[in-house]
Amino acid sequence: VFPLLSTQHDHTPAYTEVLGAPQGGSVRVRVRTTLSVTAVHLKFVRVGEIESVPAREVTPLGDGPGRWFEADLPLHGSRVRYAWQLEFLNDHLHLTALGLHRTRRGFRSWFSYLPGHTSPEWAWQSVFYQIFPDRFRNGDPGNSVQTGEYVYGERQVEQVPWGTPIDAWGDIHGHYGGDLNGITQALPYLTDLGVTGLWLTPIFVSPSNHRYDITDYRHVDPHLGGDEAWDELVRASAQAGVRIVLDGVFNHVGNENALFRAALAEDAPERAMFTWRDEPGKLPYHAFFDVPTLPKIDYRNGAAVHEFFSGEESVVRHWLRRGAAGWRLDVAHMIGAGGTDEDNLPLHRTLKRAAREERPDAYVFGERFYDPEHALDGQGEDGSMNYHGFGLPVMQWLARANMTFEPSRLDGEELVEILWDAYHALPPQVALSMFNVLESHDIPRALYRLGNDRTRFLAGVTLLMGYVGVPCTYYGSEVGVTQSRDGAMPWCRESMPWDESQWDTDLRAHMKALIAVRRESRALQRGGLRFLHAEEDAVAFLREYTHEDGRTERAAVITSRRPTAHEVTLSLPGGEWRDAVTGEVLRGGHVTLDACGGRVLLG
Ligand code: ARE
Repeated sequence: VFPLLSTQHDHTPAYTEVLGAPQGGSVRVRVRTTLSVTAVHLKFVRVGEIESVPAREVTPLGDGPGRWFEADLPLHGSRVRYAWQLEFLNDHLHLTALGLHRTRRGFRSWFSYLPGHTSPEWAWQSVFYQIFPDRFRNGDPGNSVQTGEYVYGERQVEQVPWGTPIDAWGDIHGHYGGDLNGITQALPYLTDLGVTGLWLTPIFVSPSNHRYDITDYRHVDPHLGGDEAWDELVRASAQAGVRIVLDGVFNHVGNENALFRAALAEDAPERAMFTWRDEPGKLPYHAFFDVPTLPKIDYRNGAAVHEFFSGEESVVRHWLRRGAAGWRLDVAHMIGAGGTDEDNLPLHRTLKRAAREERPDAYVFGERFYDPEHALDGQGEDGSMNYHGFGLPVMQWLARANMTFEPSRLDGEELVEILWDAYHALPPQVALSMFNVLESHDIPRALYRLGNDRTRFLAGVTLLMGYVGVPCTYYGSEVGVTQSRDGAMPWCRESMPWDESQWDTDLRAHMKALIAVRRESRALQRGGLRFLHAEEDAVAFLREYTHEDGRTERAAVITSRRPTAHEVTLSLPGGEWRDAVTGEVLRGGHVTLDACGGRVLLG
């Protein structure tokens, strides 16, 4: 937790002229201080030496308090670390990302600048909504899977009536009939909620209801309405201001995929696209978690790289050409050419390069449950799904500790430490591009993990809409869809109720208000992060964005995990603050407020 500072610097325009300026050049950086300094220096590391340049005092930006100093930071490395040194008559202080200190602190606590990487900034302004297509809406019953239509594995597929509790369908053979036509029909519903981005789990021709076992990457599953339904969805969503990110299943194909079928012949050239083994009792090939239907692709093979990523007609390029706005990379940490995580990075860069050639603002992020730092150097993925640095710890703090998914519980101080550690590990434009989720189709629904307590769920949604990174909600949560039993998939994949009498309309109204705040606040979309407060049951942080002209937009996010009133006292920067949901106005300084259910204050 950081005290309010007399001295300020962050990645926003008043303090950092531009993000991602080219390596080899320099970037203008500024600092503002109300302390009586005699001089200011900018310190940075160059080839193992700490260098220091004097900063010049400049006309203050805006009419806020303090003096402004600026300097040019040379961008000689791939990630440049820097700090400010403030001189006084008989003393000095350092400003790092951790605040003001007597000593210079370790380089890991310094600010960092990532040259040469531009982000798809539209994503920072977006609010995403995740759809598992089979379960969202059946827009055309004429294209639904018929019971007995085909056999997958040992079993026939079956048509499941919409609304059947998932308990009756605990596996991958039951299709509820959701399709892309249904998503197109639901666009007014989604835009009314405030959604501007969709992440669809896989939509290509596949036999299971989850479609991660892809038979044909170049066509949309006819049961989802086929390619025509895709084109119609792209057209209608563009009109509605909604962008669509697709799920890229590039670690494995489905076992009915033509490449894999061909590869089964001993002398086929396709054989080299997969990895084979000869161990008693094991599959003859490597597969995702040894699931026979998901044979692993071997990217040591050039033809595989060409087919999926780099080729003129690659899968990555094909769907960006056809209207997708980006890719979520399924099991990104597994997609590889053998060897270590680092060995696989060139492959991820190849993928990203192809995507950006096709669509310069394509948003590419990986599914990574744990530490993604090594993969986020800007050359590969723009960000990653933020399970480790947001969703998992936040839910560990909010949820009860007696479910399979909640073996332990964090308190507020521990939560803040974990969040800060993950945030600070990343350069600013990468941190802003992280894809934040509280839940997904792979983990239990958040509402369920919170004992179906709407108030605590809203506390989580407040954090989601307030935190650094791109927020994504999971279909149905806004109307109170939960699950019937403990555990992850498939229990979190209930069909969306369209009968409004089954909706929690108050919950939806509150989520809609939080989404609206996120969409109107630049501080929430692009601001820096400082934690203001942490106690066992409450946390608070500040997001700030200072414009070129020195004007600062602020948002303060205060959340409690208690289900009933919880008075929290903390210090906010001075001035007037407005509760973004209730409209209540309060003055900065020491404030006491009820943090139950989460609050967002704009200042
Ligand atoms: C299906 C059944 C399962 C059954 C399994 C094996 O639903 O109950 O155990 O088959 O027969 C897709 C489908 C799944 C399907 C799976 C295999 O969506 O329904 O399971 O294929 O057929 C880990 C990985 C993470 C991965 C999850 C599933 O780290 O990357 O496991 N997520 C992606 C997708 C999935 C998809 C696949 C991978 C495969 O998002 O939807 O599965 O393409 C903890 C662990 C994590 C674990 C996480 C979630 O946090 O620490 O390691 O993630 O839980 O389980």
